[in-house]
Amino acid sequence: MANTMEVKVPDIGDFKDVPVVEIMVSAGARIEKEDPLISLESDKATIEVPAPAAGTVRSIELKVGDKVSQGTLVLVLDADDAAAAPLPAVPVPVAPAAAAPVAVAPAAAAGSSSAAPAGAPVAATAATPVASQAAGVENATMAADVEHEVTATGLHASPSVRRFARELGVDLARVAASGPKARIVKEDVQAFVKRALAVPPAAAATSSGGLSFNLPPMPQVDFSKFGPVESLPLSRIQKLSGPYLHRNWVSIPHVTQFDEVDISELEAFRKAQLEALKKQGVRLTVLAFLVKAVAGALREFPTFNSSLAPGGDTLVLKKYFHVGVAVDTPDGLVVPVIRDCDRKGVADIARELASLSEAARDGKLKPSDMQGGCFSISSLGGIGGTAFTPIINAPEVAILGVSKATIRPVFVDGAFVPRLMLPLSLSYDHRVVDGATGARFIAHLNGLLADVRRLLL
Ligand code: CAO
Repeated sequence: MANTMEVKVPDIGDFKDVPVVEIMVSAGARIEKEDPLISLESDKATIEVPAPAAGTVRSIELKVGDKVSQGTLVLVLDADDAAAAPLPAVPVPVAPAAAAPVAVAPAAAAGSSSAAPAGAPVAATAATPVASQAAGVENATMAADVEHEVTATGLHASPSVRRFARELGVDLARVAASGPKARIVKEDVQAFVKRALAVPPAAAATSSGGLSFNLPPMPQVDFSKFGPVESLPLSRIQKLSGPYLHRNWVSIPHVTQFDEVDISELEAFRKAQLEALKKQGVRLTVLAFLVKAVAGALREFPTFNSSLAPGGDTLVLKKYFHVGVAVDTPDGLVVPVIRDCDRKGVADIARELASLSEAARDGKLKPSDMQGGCFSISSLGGIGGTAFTPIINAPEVAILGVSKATIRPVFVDGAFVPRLMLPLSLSYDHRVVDGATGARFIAHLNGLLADVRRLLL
């Protein structure tokens, strides 16, 4: 026979006026003994109040945001068992260390008969919240769960939500929070799992959403301990592009193929055209030739002009040749796109390159200026360096890195002669392009650049 009982906040040690951050049950719900009812959050810890007995919730007597102390009425329960025991005391959690690496030494729990376990501190990781050793928990009948909230990532989630996520193997750092004060609630974890399950395995492999790395968190170091420091916030573009760069870096199997092109003839031709084009307001750099040559190589090697379709088992081959060029701006990197490069002359490409990079540096690029690219070029040739490994700009499948051309001795017809050599670094998605095709692409590109007349064909 059901017995009506008032469920109150148990002894929560020294905590008073602690805000309710989550109510896990609703009126009419059936609950089991020790099910979490509400979650309280102080600045030091999260505390869950468990059900003292099984039964049906008759009414909830508080709301999120209410501040509670020991004895505050939580809900009225039609309990199955009249002999439901009153809740025992809840241990007082220890404030976690503020600076990471987070290390918490469990201390004796108030209201607990046994001392805290001695020994080494508990190291926190992003994926593993710092569980207080809940000293004495094992020999108490206490059902309340205490777990430190602060982790290396500063995630907010109640112990039951953390437990739920752990059971499902969900890394809370990847779950979007919908609760108050950016709290991750159970529904957020469920929504994350639903979304992950909805992604086909092959598609999952093409997106970071399907990847999970069980890696230790980055060390969080207080650098000021070693010398003077200054904090510089990332730019808006850096904040926006960082996660995409990271996704592309970890989810695409990159291979980078290097080559050197003899551009001595190209340079002679470029210099011969410089003055005449300058009068037309065109600044002809090597990059315009590269864009044109890339368009030619894309036409010859269609897999380089493709994207993996969602699902990952089909290639979408593009019949247009739009080339993106990475432009360095004071706010960060942007990649405007030059369209239909196969149909434009080198001078037109140079003109467009100049106006797009000017717009980029003035922050005047439109979103459409940066869309539709098939392949990207990242040129650091005006700055220096011999080679680098560019990151593919997904969903494109390849990118060309260009370094600084230098005059070097090259063995030609039995003698060393000075030649202008341009270093190229071609990164490609190895799921789409195999090594031989990668080498053929760069050899073809090399041929086009070594003999600019071929660009006209
Ligand atoms: N080798 C030798 N010299 C080169 C060269 C190369 N590969 N590429 C360009 N140069 C020379 C140019 O001829 C020019 O010389 P002059 O001043 O004598 O005319 C000088 O270097 C500067 O060139 P530029 O950078 O102004 O022009 P560009 O057409 O080569 O490049 C742009 C345009 C917008 C791509 C470039 O200004 C830029 O922003 N580059 C950086 C891109 C970047 O950051 N990529 C990194 C991506 S990964 O983080």
